[in-house]
Amino acid sequence: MIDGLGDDTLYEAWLNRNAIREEFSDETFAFKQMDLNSGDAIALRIHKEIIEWLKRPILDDYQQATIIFTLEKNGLASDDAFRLVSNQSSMVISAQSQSGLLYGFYALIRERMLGKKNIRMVSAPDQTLRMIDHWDQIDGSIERGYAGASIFFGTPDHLDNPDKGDFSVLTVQGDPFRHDRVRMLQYARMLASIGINAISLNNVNVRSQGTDLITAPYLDGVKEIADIFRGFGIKIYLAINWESPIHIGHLKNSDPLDPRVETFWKTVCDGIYHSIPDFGGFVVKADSEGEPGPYQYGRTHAQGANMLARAIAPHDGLIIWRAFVYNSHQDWRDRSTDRAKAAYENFEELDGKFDDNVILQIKFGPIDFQTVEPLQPLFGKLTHTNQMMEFELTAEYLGHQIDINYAVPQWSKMINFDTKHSNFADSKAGEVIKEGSVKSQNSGFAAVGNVGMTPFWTGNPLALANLYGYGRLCWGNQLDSSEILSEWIEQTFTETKVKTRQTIFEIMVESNKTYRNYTAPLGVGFMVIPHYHYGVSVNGYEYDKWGTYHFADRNGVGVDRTQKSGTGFTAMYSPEVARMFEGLESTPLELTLFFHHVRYSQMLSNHKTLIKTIYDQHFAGFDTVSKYVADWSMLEADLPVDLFSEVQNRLKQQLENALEWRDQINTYFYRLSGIPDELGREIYQ
Ligand code: GCW
Repeated sequence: MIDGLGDDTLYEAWLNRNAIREEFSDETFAFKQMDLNSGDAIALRIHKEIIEWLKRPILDDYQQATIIFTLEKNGLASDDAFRLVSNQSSMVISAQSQSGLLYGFYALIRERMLGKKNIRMVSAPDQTLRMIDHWDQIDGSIERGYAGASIFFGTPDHLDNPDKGDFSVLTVQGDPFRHDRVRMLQYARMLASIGINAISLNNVNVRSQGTDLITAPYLDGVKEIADIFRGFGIKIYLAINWESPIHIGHLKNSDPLDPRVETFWKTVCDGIYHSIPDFGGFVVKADSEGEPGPYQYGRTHAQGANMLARAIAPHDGLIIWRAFVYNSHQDWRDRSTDRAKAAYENFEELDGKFDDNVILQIKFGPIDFQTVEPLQPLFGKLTHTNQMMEFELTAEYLGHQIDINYAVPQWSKMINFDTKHSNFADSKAGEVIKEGSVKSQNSGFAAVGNVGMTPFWTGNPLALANLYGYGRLCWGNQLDSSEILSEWIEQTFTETKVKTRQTIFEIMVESNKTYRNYTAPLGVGFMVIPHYHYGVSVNGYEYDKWGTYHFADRNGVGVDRTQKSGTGFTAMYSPEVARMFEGLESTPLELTLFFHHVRYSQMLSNHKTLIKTIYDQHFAGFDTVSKYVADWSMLEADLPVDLFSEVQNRLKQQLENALEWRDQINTYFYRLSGIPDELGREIYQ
């Protein structure tokens, strides 16, 4: 039972055990020149995966086996890299470390399940740190969670306090850990199969007893999780509360330059590493959205991060310091302030000042995971700072895992955006974060997780494609998002007709664009219901302190971020990119209103006026969702009943959502501009 082989009710996502067992039913495995008794957790795990999960034998004589693992110096670029070579009688998986063998093993499964023959491949990950950050809270709730309760914390499967945008945490009496080993094991397997090698367990807004996770007795629960994930090559991290020295250590302050504070953190680290010797490190949200931080004491973020870095360095731990720092008390009257500039203004001058075990974790865009954003300009500007790019799998602004939204194309675009900073061998964003890091192994990607206790892990079963796709993108930055989607569909819907899989593909492949079409237009962002972030509210944030405005008036809409006449944000990019965003014609259409305040009658690069573009996109977005509903209904006979209806129920909500967005946005702009739709489509007065 420990290995979770007993629970047949747990959804296996893209790792369909029965189909995989059938595919491998003729195989036998062996390990060449490997000591399985070395106690290495990953070697043991591979062993168990073969015997208990695949139900295949491991032979003593490797020459008799059909699949052979070999650990050898093979000149590959990283410890995680592997080589798969087949000859007539056998397939050899070789790597220079156990983790490489593990990834080779899952890659072989994937390739075989995709029907590939004559498999030969050499593969190394593009990013070293491939991380998921959970925003799970100690009572089982999840900030921005749309898939039920936490798989790590809490007792009941349902939530007493689901996320409505307020994130209250209930006090927990006794042990807060869920101890669902079966589920954790399956999650760890899913993550390892896509190459994820780090997870942080708890919300970066560390509230209530969450602060105490770094101490006994809570560490026992963290250790249990670490023991499960270790075999899958996944290290555990915890988010910390900057004020822990006050809350836990009973000190008067948390000033990073106070020696007592430093001693406090050293003691905490010693305690953690005593129970979890390979603990990954801390994730820190400081001076952000009301969280405490070094600014309170007049210290810089480098001083704050480095103090923690020194405490954890003797244990080889990392400090992952978030760059999501901005003034959340802005005044809409002051048109010169610009939240998009915040991360750059706070961190650009600290380049080169962080210790080499500190990593700056930076959201991909300058604001906050909107449907469209340009790349955060710090990427390529920082040249002496370890960096991670942060994504959000949980669909906070992308439809709450109700609306179908395959977001991998958007992330792929960010990773492959060319920063045009000439001092890099390769100036694409995914590359500059490695080259710009002091230690390239201390760089990578992180993404906020999207799973919970719901039957299909992610609420909407189709949202699992984002988890799968994120892992695959971390590994191969250039992988094509449509191919990733096909891979996921092929492995997930193994028992369906080709036509069914095609329909699912067609619904999902452009679903990110569809969502963008019916929500806030052309990069303007944030027309959502405040705090909750699902559903339309055109002016919900317009006069708010959070600094996310669209400035619509009777002539036009959008935020002027040019140097010529606006906030000057464009100047933060390399000269070539700055020039591109400075000009209305050269700005990519989808980002038009992110960078420019544009008249409704202005002709855009698509040869339509702004107002027509807004109307067209909103009608098109809704129409596409209507088509999704019709297309999905055709799949009923070919899909498991529960999976079919989980999606169908959400599609109904998505249709209502899209309708509301379409009509409120169109009416809002019609009322302001007074310009009717040329095509005479129905826009409510
Ligand atoms: O997108 C915003 C969310 C907050 C979140 C914050 C962050 C954890 O609305 O809920 O807080 O980002 O990234 O820290």
